[in-house]
Amino acid sequence: MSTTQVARPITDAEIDQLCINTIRTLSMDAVQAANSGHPGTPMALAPLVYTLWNRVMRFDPQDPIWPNRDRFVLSNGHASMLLWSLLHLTKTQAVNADYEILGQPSVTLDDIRRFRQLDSKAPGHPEYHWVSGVETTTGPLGQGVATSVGMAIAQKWLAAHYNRPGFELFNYNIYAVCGDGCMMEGIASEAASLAAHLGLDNLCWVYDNNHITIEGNTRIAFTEDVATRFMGYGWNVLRVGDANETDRIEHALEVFRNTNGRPTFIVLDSHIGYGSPHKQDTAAAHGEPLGEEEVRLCKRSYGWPENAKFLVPGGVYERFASGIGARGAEARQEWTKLFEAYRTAYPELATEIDQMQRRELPAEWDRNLPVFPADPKGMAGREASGKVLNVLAQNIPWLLGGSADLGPSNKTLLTDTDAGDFQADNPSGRNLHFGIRENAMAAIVNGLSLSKLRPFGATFFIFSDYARPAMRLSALMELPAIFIFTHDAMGDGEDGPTHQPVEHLASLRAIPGLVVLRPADANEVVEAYRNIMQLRHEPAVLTLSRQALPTLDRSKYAPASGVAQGAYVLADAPGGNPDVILIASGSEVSLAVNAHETLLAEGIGSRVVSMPSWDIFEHQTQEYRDSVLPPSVKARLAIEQASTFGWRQYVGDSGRIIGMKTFGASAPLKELQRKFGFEPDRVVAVAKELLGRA
Ligand SMILES: Cc1ncc(C[n+]2csc(CCOP(=O)(O)OP(=O)(O)O)c2C)c(N)n1
Ligand SMILES: [Mg+2]
Repeated sequence: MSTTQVARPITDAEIDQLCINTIRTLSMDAVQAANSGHPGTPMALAPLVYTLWNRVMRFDPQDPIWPNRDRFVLSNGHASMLLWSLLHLTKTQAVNADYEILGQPSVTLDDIRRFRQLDSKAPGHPEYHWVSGVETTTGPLGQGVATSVGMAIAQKWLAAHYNRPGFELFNYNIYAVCGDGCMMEGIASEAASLAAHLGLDNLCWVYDNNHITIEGNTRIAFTEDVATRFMGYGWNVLRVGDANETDRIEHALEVFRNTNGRPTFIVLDSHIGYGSPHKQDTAAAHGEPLGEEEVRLCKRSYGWPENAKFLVPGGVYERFASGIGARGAEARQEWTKLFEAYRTAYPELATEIDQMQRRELPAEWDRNLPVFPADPKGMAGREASGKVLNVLAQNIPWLLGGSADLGPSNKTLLTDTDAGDFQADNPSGRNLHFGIRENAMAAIVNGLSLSKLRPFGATFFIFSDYARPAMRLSALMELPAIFIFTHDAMGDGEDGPTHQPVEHLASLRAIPGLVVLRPADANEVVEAYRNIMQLRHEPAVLTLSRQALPTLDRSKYAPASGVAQGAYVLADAPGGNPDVILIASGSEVSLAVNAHETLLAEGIGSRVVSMPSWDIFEHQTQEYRDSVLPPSVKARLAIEQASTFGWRQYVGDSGRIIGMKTFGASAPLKELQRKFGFEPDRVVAVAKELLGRA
């Protein structure tokens, strides 16, 4: 064997092996060059991803956003070099945020040489939006597989809604690769349980059963029978006993494609760091460079030139071009023709698909949105939300979602006659029943959004903690997902501190790019939705009250359209020259208005600022922000039934905050309001203290 050249492949099997070893060596070289990363799993799984991509998947590298492509999710995102190798070797094209194909590769060999370096298109983990061809961001283990369930639901829904006899527009499959880490994470269990319940036979997970995680062999922490567990969920469970046997892998994938009524789980026995004489089957191959000498020894065992780096031998690009390249291009071209005929036969449906794919809203999407009359008794935020959501669902056919078993309480059920429940036997349903699985719900919402539907997920605000990891990814991926959280403060008094959010607003406001809205009355709820629906690249959180809030008299106070600026002057001092500013959100706005009226009657010029969204307010001009919160007015009081954390930025050093510094308590709401100081008299008293008039 020469040390500068690869042996010329002759048979098909040899060319396949050459491609597989290219993925392996690119991965090793990239990790070595970066001096960080995960070489072992790419070395082990190269035969799997090669087989899946080059022999099975319908994916056109020339158009990586073609709607009917098969989806590939690398849930063990640390093995990212698998994906960078594939995207490079298939010459997958880059696409910009306007869905235009840029005529340049998504991942170049230079990107791979600069693996994990600033601005490289081969970052540490797969990042949607940063690298074309990445279907979802992965890295936090478990998220990818859970998200894949959302993608599978979306495919079923799209097929049920848009396929017509002779027009099978949507028939793609979803493949996810995962490891021991994903299998240990609870979110995967939630998602797997739901996937089987829903009979998602378009979904295939391949489990890299290598018995190795960071701390060593899985015998130290993970000894369950994973295959039996998945049989228990109701999956079709297959096993491939050797990750190098590409024919068996291909056969298992074929069994998957012929399986109806349930998802498929393939247990793939592999050897982490395959081919490494000193590190194979050890945790040392997981997350650190192999070392120059070990890399040479690995290459020798593959029959690879020992000193060549980032080598793509002749024939490799061509092999991918004639495999996935040719199959994908043909499938996409056929689909495009089919879609053109569909457009003639079903122009309205075709327009919907176009709009959905570009994240646009249909014409008149906001028609019939309610306007709520002034009413001192008012309406609960969740109640108003339910009404608005049902109107929007009529106007936007691809708006769908549900709750983690709290639908009747979150008021998120779509009750128009044709909405229906999404179930295995009714995949066109728009009411999703996530069950009590908030973790998976949020990831599934991401999967739906990645599939270009407009999804929402709901639960009590307190349980947003269980959804937060996936919500962080919604923001990172810039997905316009919608999270509806009711019971947003102490409104469910008697349930007590386990059910009363305190730090949640602060915590979600801290997530970059996540738009958090806490509307003050029914009309602010309408405006909040108006704003949220127009977002294309940001997720939104809507926090809503359980209890009725007065519907403010908008002929007396400023219109609710001010929500669009994040904060606005709701009620003002005579002449617009306030002595003191009361800033509040949600249920505390009417409290501030009450106090304001008392202060006015006592000759104190107060201003009420309704501040449903910090994030939106921060995006306004300095001029606007100063007009709402004039720098000269130092007497400022913030009132919010939540952690005081962060409010100092708006009230300043000399301001005051009526908020929470402890957990809540179990008692009727009225008593809690008294105990924690959310009463008009207290607000008035603190405002006077600020003005030295106590
Ligand atoms: C939620 C989460 N927890 C912890 C980690 C850190 N981490 C990255 S890889 C890994 C071990 C994963 O083991 P396995 O999935 O078996 O991967 P393998 O080593 O077999 O490739 C851990 C703990 C993570 N990425 N995500
Ligand atoms: Mg493992």
